[in-house]
Amino acid sequence: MAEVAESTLQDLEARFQEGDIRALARALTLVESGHPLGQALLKRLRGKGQAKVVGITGSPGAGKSTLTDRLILEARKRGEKVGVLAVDPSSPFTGGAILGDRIRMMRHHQDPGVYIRSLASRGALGGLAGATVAALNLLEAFGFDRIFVETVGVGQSEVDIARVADTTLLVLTPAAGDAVQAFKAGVMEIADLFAVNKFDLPGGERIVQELKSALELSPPRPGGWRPPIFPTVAATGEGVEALFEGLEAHHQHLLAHNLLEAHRKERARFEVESVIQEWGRRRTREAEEVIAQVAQGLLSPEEAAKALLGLRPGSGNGEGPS
Ligand SMILES: Nc1nc2c(ncn2[C@@H]2O[C@H](COP(=O)(O)OP(=O)(O)OP(=O)(O)O)[C@@H](O)[C@H]2O)c(=O)[nH]1
Ligand SMILES: [Mg+2]
Repeated sequence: MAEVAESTLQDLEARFQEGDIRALARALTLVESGHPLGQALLKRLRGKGQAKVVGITGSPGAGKSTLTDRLILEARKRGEKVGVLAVDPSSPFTGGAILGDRIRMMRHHQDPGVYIRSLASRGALGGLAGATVAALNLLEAFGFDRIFVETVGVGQSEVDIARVADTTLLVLTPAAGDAVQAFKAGVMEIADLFAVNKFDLPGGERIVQELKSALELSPPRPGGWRPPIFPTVAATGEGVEALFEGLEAHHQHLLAHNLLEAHRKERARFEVESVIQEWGRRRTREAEEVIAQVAQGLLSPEEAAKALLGLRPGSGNGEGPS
C-alpha cells in the first residue's frame, strides 16, 4: 500500500478508536463502496468489540422500523449504546424506505448513544450484501453494545439475516396471509422470536394461535429454545418492553448453551461465501469468450467454472472444486 494511503488509514483508525462518529460514518461509506481503504481498516479492527446483534425482518410495512425505534428506547433505558443498520432492498415498492426509516427513528438523532445508518443492499441478488456484514463488523468494532439490523423479508434476506445475527426477530401482522407467508417461505425455522405487531388491528389473536400450533410441530431448536410470541403495538409502544426482555432472554440462552460462537462462525462463513460469490460474478462478467463456448456446447459449465476460478481441469469430481 502506498505511503499516503497508509497514513490515511492510520489517521482514520485512530479517530475511529477514539470514538469519533464521523470516522465511523466515513469508514461505513468506504466499506459500502468496496473501497480498499475500508477493507484495510476492517482488517485491523476485526474482532474488536462484542455486540448483541439482533436481526429484525418481516414483510414490507409490518412495522419493523417503528418497532426498532421502540426497541432503541428500551436499550437506552438500560444504558446500552445502540447501532442500527436499516437495509434498503432497493426494490420499487419500498422506494421510500430510507426516508421512512429516518422519520421513524428521528427522535434518536440528538442522542449520541444511538447511531442509525441506512444501507443499500444492491449486489447480492436480493439477499443481504456482504457490505452489510462489513458494516455490521464496523459498528461492532466501534463499541456498540447492541446492534439492530432491519431487513425487509423478501426473498433471501431473512435467511441471510439469521446467519448473520445472533438473534432473529420476525415481525408479523394480522394482515391476511402474513402467517401463511411465513410458513410457506420457511422463515418459521429461522426466527428465534416472533412479534405479532399491529395488535391493535383485528385478527392478532388468530395469528398468535396459528403460530403456536405451527411452532408445536416444528423441530426443537439448539439448546431446547422455544421461540416465544409477543403481541406488540409498535405505534404506541405496547408490548415492546416484554419483547425486549425476550431478546435478552434469547441472548442469555445463547450464552448459557455456548451457542454464540457457532453464530459468529456462521457469520464468518456467510462473509466468505459473499466474497466468493462476488468474485465469481465478476469473473463471469469478464469472461464473455468462455461463456460463449458454454453456450455453444464446446465447454461444460463445470469446465468453464474451473477454468475461470483457476482450478486444475482434472480437479474435483466434476460437480465442483474439491
Ligand atoms: N395500526 C398500527 N400501525 C402501525 C403499527 N406499527 C407501525 N404501524 C404503521 O405501519 C406503517 C409501516 O411502518 P414501518 O415501521 O415503516 O414498517 P416497516 O416494516 O419498517 O416498513 P418497510 O421498511 O418499508 O418494509 C407506518 O405507517 C406505521 O405508522 C402498529 O402497531 N399499529
Ligand atoms: Mg422500515
